[in-house]
Amino acid sequence: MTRGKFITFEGGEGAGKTTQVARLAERLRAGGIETVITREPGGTPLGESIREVVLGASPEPVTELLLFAAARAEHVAKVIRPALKHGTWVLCDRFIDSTRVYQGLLGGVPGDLIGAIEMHSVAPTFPDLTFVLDVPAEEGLKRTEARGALTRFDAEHASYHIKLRDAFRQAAEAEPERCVLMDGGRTADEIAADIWRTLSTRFVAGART
Ligand code: T5A
Repeated sequence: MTRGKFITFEGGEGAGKTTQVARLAERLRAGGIETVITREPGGTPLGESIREVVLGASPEPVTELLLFAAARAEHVAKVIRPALKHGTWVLCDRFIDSTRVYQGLLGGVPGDLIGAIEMHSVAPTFPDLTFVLDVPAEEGLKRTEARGALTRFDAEHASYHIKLRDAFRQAAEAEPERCVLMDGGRTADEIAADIWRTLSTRFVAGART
């Protein structure tokens, strides 16, 4: 059986990740491709419990790292890896790049510690492709405020969101083979079309198998 593809969506608050995950899943399923939608933190009962704890409290960056990593280890082993093995495509709303950015580049946790934990919680199941949705900080904030129910990350100051955007751009540039930086300031339809074009070039046209 051919392994499924593992696609992750990353970006700052209100970048439009959840919207694009749903759009892509709809399109893949319409084309007969079995697709699972999942998210981080979360994705398993334990992961969802960790999500409640970590989004509700304000732990130290290294505590956050360990909590997100615990949720991720369960998620990869119990949901992502089995689905891929079964030939199912997995679309995940946030994954390793969120940790590298929030806990690493912004939280100050050393990259070698993050990398070592990835080797035990994720490897060899790294994403085949990652869309990093890039929106100006004020646009992302406007969208999350309009949606309501802000998390403690959403509620940070504007200067934090500017740094967040820069950090995601930096993370994307560090792995240009895997990460595609997308202009997320366009309409949802335009972004969905661009994502589909990119995906088709990578996987369907055989540029990457
Ligand atoms: N975190 C997570 C870490 O610190 N480390 C980690 O390792 C991980 C995995 C998760 C928090 O946890 C942190 C990062 C996060 O702060 P969350 O609730 O999952 O919290 O937060 P987000 O992932 O940021 O979810 P959001 O819902 O805030 O943002 P999305 O998913 O990017 O945006 P979406 O699609 O829900 O859209 C937001 C609003 O904008 C509209 C939508 O309709 C919606 O109302 N919208 C658009 N409007 C105009 N144009 C477009 N193109 C639009 N696309 C969507």
